[in-house]
Order: sequence, then structure tokens, then C-alpha cells
Amino acid sequence: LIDSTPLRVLLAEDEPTQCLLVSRLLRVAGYIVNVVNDGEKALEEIATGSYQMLVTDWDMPRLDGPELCRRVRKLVLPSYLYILILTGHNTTQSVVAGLDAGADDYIRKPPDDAELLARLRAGRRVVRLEQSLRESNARVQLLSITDGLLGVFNRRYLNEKLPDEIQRAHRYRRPLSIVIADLDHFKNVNDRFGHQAGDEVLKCFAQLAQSRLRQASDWIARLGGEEFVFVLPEATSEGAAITAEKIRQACSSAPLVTTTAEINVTASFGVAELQLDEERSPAAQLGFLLRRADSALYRSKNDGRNRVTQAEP
Ligand code: GH3
Ligand code: MG
Ligand code: MG
Ligand code: MG
Repeated sequence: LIDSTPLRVLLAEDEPTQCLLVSRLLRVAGYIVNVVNDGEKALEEIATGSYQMLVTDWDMPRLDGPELCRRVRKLVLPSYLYILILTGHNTTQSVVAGLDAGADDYIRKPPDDAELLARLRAGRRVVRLEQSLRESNARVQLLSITDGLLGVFNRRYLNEKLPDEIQRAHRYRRPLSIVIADLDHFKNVNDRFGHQAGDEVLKCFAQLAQSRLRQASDWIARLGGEEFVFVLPEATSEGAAITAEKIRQACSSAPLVTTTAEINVTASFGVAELQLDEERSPAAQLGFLLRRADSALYRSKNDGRNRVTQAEP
């Protein structure tokens, strides 16, 4: 997919004839080309983050090529910008200055068509490489925080992100609640229908819960096995209990449909709201919050399962 999308090139050049010749050459070669006539405009365009390559003249009004390179390298851009600088300054000194200013490559003016295109192809390889590196980094990052089976977040993510949520709740003096959910007699599901069906039940349950949470703010992490934590920023204990109750009802009112069978399952829930406590570290508060939700869950189990219990404040 990446390889077929044409690259966007900004051409910064103040001589009309050069502009025309170079932009036509690049367009014919399949690049999407935008042209600006001075360095300031070039910087503005590049800052939009929509270019992968910059072909820039050296002498231009307002901002010259090397200064443009230096400014561009200070920008935070969504992807790598490959810079080719066109120079009439033929000395080694100026070549060094151009490269040190942040250009990746240079070409003498007037550029030879074949050489210019070949240098851009070399640049394109760098751009593609950086794109695929960034994509695989994003994939690895996602894999490291999600549960492979269920697609929800994993325990590592919970341990990393819940302290952030706690700090945010403190800072803005907003409520924050968590719910721990545990499927009832799940061992029986595996025993009766097999582990595969058990896996599907876990998936159905995670989806059912996910669809009843606030999509923008709430999130789910799998604590392990058949246990989940729902994180509900902005929710009081009562609010979170209402959400948990909806999920409990949805789960118990109809069987979950798997490829082998329709399986009736219920779940038990423990709800706890964060208590603002400046004395404890976020990590300590995280532990305390989870323990309180866990004891509430324990009470749900003891009281007969398939129910929601709120922790005492
Ligand atoms: P309770 O109502 O007290 O929670 O009973 P339970 O049977 O749900 O609890 P228990 O902790 O005894 O058993 C949990 C079971 O969950 C045992 C384990 O085999 C099963 N389990 C854990 N992870 C997975 C999984 O990824 N897939 C499947 N299919 N089963 C799992
Ligand atoms: Mg010029
Ligand atoms: Mg269980
Ligand atoms: Mg369990």
C-alpha cells in the first residue's frame, strides 16, 4: 500500500523557468509537486506536515536554502522529510554547509534531468524505509499493550496508564471509577464446551462490555484469565455501578453465541471509586483502588454471583 502512494514534493525555487522545468519533470516522474517561490512560504508549507520531500534552491528571497533546512529540521513533523538542495555554489565548503544545515543530498544547478530523478529515487528509498520503520514500530507498540486473544488492553497497559488517569483525576478534581468483572463458573464453560468455545465466550464478553462503555474515554484491560478491569474516567461509583449493571444484564439476559454452542454465562462485578488522597503515590493508590474493587467483587461472588457490588468509601 505504501509503495503505491505517490510522494508529495515541495519545490522551493524563485526562478520561474527553473520552477517550470523542474516541477514538470517531477510530475512526469509521478511525484505530486507543489511550488513556492521563497523560503518563508516553503517553511509554512512544510509545517503543514503534508510533504515527504523538499527540493530547495539555495539563493531565495526572505529565507535561503540552508537556513530553510535548519528551520525545517527543528519542526516536529509526522514523518521524515528528505531534503535535496540545489546549489549554484560549487565549492566543497558550500556543499558541506548545505549538508550540515540539514539537507540529505545536493545537486548542482542547473540540474541534469536524469541525475535529479536518480537522486530523488535514492531519497524515496529513505522515505519508504522510514515509513515502514514507523509502521512496524506502531505495530509493535500496539502488540505490547494489547491482549492477543481479545484485542483489549493488557495488564502492562493498565499498570502504565491507570496511574496517569489517577493523576489526571487528582489534577482536575474529577471522579474516576474502576470495575473489576469476573465471569462466573467459567471453569465449567471450558469443561462443558471446550477451551476454544471458552475463548470465544471471552471475546463475546469483552465486545459486549466494550460496546456499553463510553467510547471516547472508557477502556478495558484484561487482568488475566476471565477477569477484566473497566476504567471509567469521570464516573462516580454510582455511575460506574449503573454501567456495570447494564453489562451484567446484557450478559445474563441472552446466551453468548459461539461457533459450537449458545452459552449462558453470567459475570460478577466489583466497583470502586478513587478517593482523593494526596498522601499516597499514584502507584499506591492504584493498588488500593484495585484491592477495593476486588473485595467488592469478592462480595458479589459470595452473595450468589451475577451481581454488582460497590466498594464502601
Ligand atoms: P468463579 O465464579 O468463582 O469466578 O469461578 P470460575 O470457574 O470462573 O473461576 P476459576 O478461577 O476457578 O477458573 C477460571 C477459569 O478460567 C480457569 C481457566 O481455565 C479459565 N481461563 C483462564 N484464561 C482462559 C483463557 O484465555 N481461555 C479459556 N478458554 N479459559 C481461560
Ligand atoms: Mg534562487
Ligand atoms: Mg471466574
Ligand atoms: Mg477469576
